[in-house]
Amino acid sequence: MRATPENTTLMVVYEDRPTDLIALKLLALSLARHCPDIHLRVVCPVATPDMERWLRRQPNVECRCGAALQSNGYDVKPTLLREALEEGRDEVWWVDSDIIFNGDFRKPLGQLDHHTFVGTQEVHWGARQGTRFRTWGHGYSIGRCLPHTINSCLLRFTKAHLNLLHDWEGTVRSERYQKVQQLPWRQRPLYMITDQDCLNALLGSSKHAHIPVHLLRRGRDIIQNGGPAGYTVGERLANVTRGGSLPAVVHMQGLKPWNFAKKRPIMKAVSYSFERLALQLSPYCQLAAQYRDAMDEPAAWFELDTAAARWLDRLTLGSPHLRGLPCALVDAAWRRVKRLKEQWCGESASIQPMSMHGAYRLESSTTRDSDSVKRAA
Ligand SMILES: [Mn+2]
Repeated sequence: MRATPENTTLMVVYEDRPTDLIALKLLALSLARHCPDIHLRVVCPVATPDMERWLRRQPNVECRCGAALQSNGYDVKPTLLREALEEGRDEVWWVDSDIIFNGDFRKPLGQLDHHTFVGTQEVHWGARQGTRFRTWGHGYSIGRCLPHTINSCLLRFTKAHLNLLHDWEGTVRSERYQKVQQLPWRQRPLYMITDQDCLNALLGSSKHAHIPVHLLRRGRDIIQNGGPAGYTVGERLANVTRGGSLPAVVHMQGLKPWNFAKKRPIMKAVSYSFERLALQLSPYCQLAAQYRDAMDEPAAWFELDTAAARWLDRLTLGSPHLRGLPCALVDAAWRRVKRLKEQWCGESASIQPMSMHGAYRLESSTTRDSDSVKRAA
């Protein structure tokens, strides 16, 4: 049956980094296997002719290569989603290109009503979890405080959320946001590091507090694979106890395995070996290996080509939860040490984007000193 707005669910993905095109293949292939009713719109202004040909061969993909867009980078989300809804659909999903599916992610959501917004819980290590600081930072009146920061890797919007989309689009196109984006990301204020923080701010505001929010649970429904400890030790052990396979969604945040070799010259030998081992043993690479024959290009980055990786894989009988566990333990311990050091040295010495204001201070920030932030918390 020919895909039309009436008989399919639409999911939109955008990629403008020439080095990351392979992620689109894994996304499209895994979506076709696990959610065959979903139609994937790939917006990719940098697609090579080979890539475009491959995309056009996929029955579940609609290719919009060479598209001229007003926004760029991750800020395109609200614009592309609004346009998709204005075409006549009632519902549209956003997906990050660095996601691979391992099941139908909609199962834990049950029957969704028209008003429910869907997102995912942020990685465990995300700075200052929740919407409160973000809503406050933007100067909106606080309508509710969601305890988890919403990670925008997978989002559902319906026509009931057009006002929210409109406000999000306005925020990421504002002069203030664009000015902040010129800074290195570590220097940006917490509430404007990316478009995701702006969305969190809006959903916590009085204006949008009536929207029901359903988040895919980290560890059970989605793995936020940001470093080996992104899939936390606790989540790994809980999933072993449940005896199941990996959750339906795996999000490869941060360092990408296909780009890793290029990072070598600036990395020290020990950290290089550790990062390489952790990436090879990651859930994302384990799932990616299933599609090696369908990618139509050589890709060896998911192969276990070191003795340590093969040894850990054998020792854990290839368990996707356990084979990366030693790396997760080391990574978690290292992150805890860094956090403690930051607490001792004070927030200003932090190298993580933990600061409310970063290097950019709002004109009105004099009234928003750190004491008032603590009171708001
Ligand atoms: Mn992502």
